[in-house]
Amino acid sequence: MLLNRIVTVCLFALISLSSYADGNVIVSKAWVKATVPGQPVGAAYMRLQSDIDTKLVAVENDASDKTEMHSMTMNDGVMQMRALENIALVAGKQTKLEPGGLHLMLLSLKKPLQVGESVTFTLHFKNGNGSENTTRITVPIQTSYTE
Ligand SMILES: [Cu+2]
Repeated sequence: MLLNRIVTVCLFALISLSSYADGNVIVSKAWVKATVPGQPVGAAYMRLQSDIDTKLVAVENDASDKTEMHSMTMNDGVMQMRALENIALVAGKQTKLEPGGLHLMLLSLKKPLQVGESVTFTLHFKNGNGSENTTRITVPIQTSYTE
């Protein structure tokens, strides 16, 4: 009985250990904002969480030629967007990309972003321990975020 329990505990520790240090990034609540006709750029939002310190260093998508990481801040009553070199993720902490804040900017759209369609993103991460990760996600196009 006791031995059984020890084995179970060890197994559990092994499982949680192996799922811990792999540097996988969990992407949740991702959506791309639908564009209006003639709009040349789009924006994508999501939540990112990693089990180790990492940085989002590059992004590609299949709906536009270029993807930039942007921040949005209010300066003297004017909203300003700034291109970022990377977005740092702290281990175990969720980073929100949301309207009015951090976002992915889709530059030079190949076609309008229409509700019901989706955009595939490739996210490149450079981890604090020197390793690299790539995550590919397919994200729905919506007019706003819905649970
Ligand atoms: Cu932007």
